[in-house]
Formats: sequence, C-alpha cells, structure tokens
Amino acid sequence: MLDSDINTKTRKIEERAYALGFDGFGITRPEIDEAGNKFSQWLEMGYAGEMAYMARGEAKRRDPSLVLEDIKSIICLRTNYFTADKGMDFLNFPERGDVSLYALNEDYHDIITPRLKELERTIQQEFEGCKTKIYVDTGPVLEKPLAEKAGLGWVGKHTNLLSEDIGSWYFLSEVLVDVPLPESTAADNHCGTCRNCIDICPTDAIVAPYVLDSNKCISYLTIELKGVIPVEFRKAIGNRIYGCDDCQIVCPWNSYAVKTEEPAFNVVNENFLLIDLIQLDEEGFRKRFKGSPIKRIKRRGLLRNVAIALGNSENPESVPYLKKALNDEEPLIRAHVVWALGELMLSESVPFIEQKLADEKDPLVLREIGAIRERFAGFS
Ligand code: B12
Ligand code: SF4
Ligand code: SF4
Repeated sequence: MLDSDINTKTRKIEERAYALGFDGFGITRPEIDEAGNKFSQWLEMGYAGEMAYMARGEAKRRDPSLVLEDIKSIICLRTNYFTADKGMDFLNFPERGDVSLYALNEDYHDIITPRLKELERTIQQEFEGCKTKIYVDTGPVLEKPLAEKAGLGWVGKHTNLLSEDIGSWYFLSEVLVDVPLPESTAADNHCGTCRNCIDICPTDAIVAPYVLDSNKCISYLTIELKGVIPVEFRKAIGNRIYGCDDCQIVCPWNSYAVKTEEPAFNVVNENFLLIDLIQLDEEGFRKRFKGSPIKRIKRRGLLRNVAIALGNSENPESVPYLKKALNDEEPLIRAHVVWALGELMLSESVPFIEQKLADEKDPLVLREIGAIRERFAGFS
C-alpha cells in the first residue's frame, strides 16, 4: 500500500477518534524495551503490593506481540475527565469523605469501551482484514510509557501521564493493530526541578522521582488492597475514602486543565457524608453506587475506608454510629471500626468494645482489640 494511502486512512481514523469523544490521539511502535526493564525492576522491588495481576501479565506487558500477534502499531487515546477545580480544601471538611475526581461519575470503562469498539470498526473498514485489540485500563499493556512514546504526554515524577495542554486529569486507552501506521513524535518531559507531587504525598509513596511504591499509595490502600489497611497509614489517609488526587492537585501543569465536554463525566456526586455512608446496608450500597467505579470495592471495602475516615474526623457525633457499626456482619468493617473508636473515645473505648464484642471470634477483629488494649494499657 502506498504511504499516501496509509496517511489518508490514518487521518480518517484520527478524525473518527475525535468525533467519538477522545481528545488525544497518537501512534507508536509496540517496542518498549527500557520501560519494560524498569517495570520488571519495579515488580522485583515488591512495589506492586498484592496486585498479583501485574506480575502475572509481566511477559505480555513487556512484549505487546504476545497480546496481538504480528502487532505493528498501537493507537493511544486520551479521555479528559476533568469536571471541577479541586484543591486540598477537602481536608477542612473531615465529616465528608473525599473521592477521587475520576470516580465521581459513571464508570469510565463503560463509557470508553463502546467508543473503542466503534473506532475498531472504522480501522477494520479502512484496513480490511486487519487484526485489532482494544484496552482501557484493565489490559496487560503498559499504557503510560506507550502513550508517552505516542506523544500524548510525559510520565511525570508522580508516575501519571501529563500533558502541556491539559495536565493529567484524563484516562488512557488504546487500539493495538497489525498494520504499520505512521508513528507520532514522543513527548518531552517538562517536570524540570519541580517536586510538588513528591513533597505533598501524605504517605511518601513516591519513593524516588518516577517511582511509586504501591504499598504506600493511598489509591492502592483504599481501592486495590482487599484486606486490612496497615495501621501506619491510617492517620495519613485522613478523609480520603476512594483513591487519592493529592499528587495531581499540586501539579502546576493541572492549572491548564480544561473542563471535559463529556456529559457522562459531569454528573458530579459530591455528597459523601461519612455518617450516612457508615450506615449503608448491602442494598443501600448497591443503589447508591450503581454504575459508579466505587462499586468495585464493594460495601466491605468502602465501609472499611469510611471507618478510618471517621476515626480521623475528630467528630464526637460519629461515635454512636461507629458503636452501632460494631455489630456489622463483616469482620473487615468491625476491625476498622474498633480502631476508629479507639481514635475517638481513647481509653474509654476499651471497656465498651470488650463488652460489646465479648464473643468476637474473628482473628482480624481480635487483633484490633488487642492493639487498642495495648495502646491504652495503664489508663483507667
Ligand atoms: C497498577 C495501576 C495502579 C497502581 C500503581 C500505580 C503506578 N504508578 O503504576 C495504583 C493502584 C497505586 C494506581 C493508582 C492510580 N492510578 Co492507576 N493504574 C494502574 C495500571 C492498571 C497499571 C500501571 C502500571 O503498569 N504500573 C507499573 C509501573 C511499573 O508503571 P509506572 O509507575 O508507570 O512505572 C514506570 C516508572 O516506575 C519508571 N521508572 C522510571 N525510573 C525508574 C527507576 C526505577 C528504579 C524503577 C523501579 C522504575 C522506574 O518505569 C516504569 C515503567 O515505565 C494502569 C493501567 C495500565 N494498564 O497501564 C492504571 C493507570 C496508570 N491509573 C490511572 C489512574 C487515574 C490512577 C490514579 C490517579 C487514581 C486515583 N486518583 O486514585 C492513581 C495515581 C497514583 C500515582 N501517583 O500513580 C490512569 C492514569 C492516567 C494518566 N493520566 O496517567 C491509568 C493509566 C488507567 C487508565 N487507563 O487511565 N494505579
Ligand atoms: S495518589 Fe496520593 S498517596 Fe498515591 S502517590 Fe499520589 S499523593 Fe501519594
Ligand atoms: S508536580 Fe511537578 S514533578 Fe510532579 S509531575 Fe507535576 S510537574 Fe512533574
């Protein structure tokens, strides 16, 4: 096929991508040797925490031809989700939970996947018989280094992709293709001497510029981690109940963020009163978070996080609600409620909890009771 034909077809695909609502488009070859080596190093350091899927997909992430045979190009796409200016003032409202900007609306997988399928159809029409594969977030591909090579932005010191034109509040997705399409120019890095993201991080999770230890990241702790949140991070989590935006909030490039035109990302659900959330039963949770990314962590994950936020709230009004939550059927929730009551009631929490949970059998909860007993030993 002539180069001019390929260029014309690629232009049509790009136009279609923008018409479908993507707001960034770039193309790269699938080779990512250097990023692949660093990724393996990252796994070896244990920085993936309990995200076993990251190690399981190691070979594929390092070599996209294991994902799509004869792969020649990867089309990388950006979808802006910036809806409202966000500062650090959520810390001044400890009675409310903070939820990451990306999770305030409809689940992005549900919005972006049908668009990728449409784009895939256009590519199939332009290059008859070609093979393609689409991914948004969950596939075994290193989306950030690929998008950097495709010119969409650069991987910043906080390890997110950011761009000169709109900052970093966007999702990535891609179409893998077995046709060689014209490559875009890789983006340059503009972090310079800035280190705002490293300095603001409440848990020092950015252990070196461009290196994140997930075990310490609040996003990992509140979304990915299924079990008990290690006690050393609970205070630092503050009132963040789903993800964390701090390293992006303080990034100077996000002052260039442009509001998204995507209606599905504009249904901002901001009323996360902790006292309401701790009272949610299964049905209430299902109704409230239908279609939201928050449903992923289930009621047990959300109420675990809410218990921590209540423990950090310094709000005595939350004590009766936490006391009631000690009866929750879910041991993970009870365990974190024990900690929260210890924070709010101090030594007075011990006799109360001992009496209320006299028949407790679950080892997770017993461990938390043991911890507050030890903490307040000698107080009466
Ligand atoms: C696993 C994962 C996480 C993990 C790990 C995050 C991370 N930094 O990788 C956790 C749960 C912590 C997480 C959190 C978030 N995530 Co996430 N996550 C992913 C996922 C599924 C894989 C990312 C991955 O491959 N990580 C592996 C590591 C190795 O990659 P890396 O950090 O880019 O690592 C590079 C650097 O470490 C670098 N490096 C440079 N020098 C050196 C030196 C050394 C010694 C080493 C070891 C490495 C190294 O090389 C590595 C390879 O390029 C992607 C989707 C995907 N399929 O790609 C989404 C993705 C990265 N997440 C996304 C989002 C939105 C978030 C959050 C903002 C959500 C939130 N608000 O809470 C936070 C941001 C936290 C942060 N500061 O990064 C978006 C990011 C969009 C963007 N603009 O970049 C993605 C792309 C999903 C999507 N499709 O839109 N996430
Ligand atoms: S998301 Fe929060 S905890 Fe994770 S690196 Fe950024 S500032 Fe730190
Ligand atoms: S805050 Fe500064 S160092 Fe961090 S990503 Fe943004 S520009 Fe880079």
